[in-house]
Amino acid sequence: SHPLLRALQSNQGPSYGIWLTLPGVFHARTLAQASSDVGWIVIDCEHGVVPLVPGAAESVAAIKGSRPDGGPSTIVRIPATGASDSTSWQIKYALDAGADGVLIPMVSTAEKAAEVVKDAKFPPKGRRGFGSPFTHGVWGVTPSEYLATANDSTLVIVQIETKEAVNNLESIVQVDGIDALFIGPYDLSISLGFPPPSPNPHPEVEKVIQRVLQVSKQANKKCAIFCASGTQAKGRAKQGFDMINITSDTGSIVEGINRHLKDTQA
Ligand code: 3PY
Repeated sequence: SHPLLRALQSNQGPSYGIWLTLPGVFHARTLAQASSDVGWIVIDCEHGVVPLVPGAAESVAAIKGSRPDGGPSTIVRIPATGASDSTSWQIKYALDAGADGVLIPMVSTAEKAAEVVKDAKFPPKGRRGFGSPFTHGVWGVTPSEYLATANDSTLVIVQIETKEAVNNLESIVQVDGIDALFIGPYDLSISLGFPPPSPNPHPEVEKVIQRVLQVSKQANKKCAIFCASGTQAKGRAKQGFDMINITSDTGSIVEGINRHLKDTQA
């Protein structure tokens, strides 16, 4: 088990997480030393500069080894979007790295959602292959324990961030094995023909966001969203989101420096 899985299963309020965009084991380890109230870290191999191979594996191992309690859950955002055939091997690589879950950008049809579930699960649920010499060690279990528990422990989270996904929402949400629908407000905005959030989304985009939340809840699926600040995240928590990003590594570094400079000059 891991913090994000426990939070999603307990239904007791949202789980807060952070976005890792920079490579390196010491960087990953530093983020993992934030408050234990941080439930998860997305290792962003899509828009971040963490290479999937071997960067995601190094970052996952660094986070998992960072604290006696195993640290926050590790979710790898793979670089390939739902429009690509490369999602299959990338999901395998991310999970073989010992990640607790995968985040797949731009999943816009129920067919693709069902495909990514198959890639993430061992038979009989799916078609994931078994054989990494490292995965079980990252989890601190034996290979057979990993095989027995991975299907129920690893999370498959798809990003709803295209007009096509919104049109197919009712069918995507029904796909068995999808644990959460993750709204990407920036891509969703531009796909719908609106400017990106600054800081809040355009009211028309906000309507769509609320619909995704509602449809997810009705289908008993978790709904997640990216926020760039604690203030935004607090608002999303009140609305009932289950999984909320609060900041990114780069954003927090720059904000922290600027705050200290401001204090110095005050
Ligand atoms: C988006 O908003 O498009 C995301 O994917 C999260 O940064």
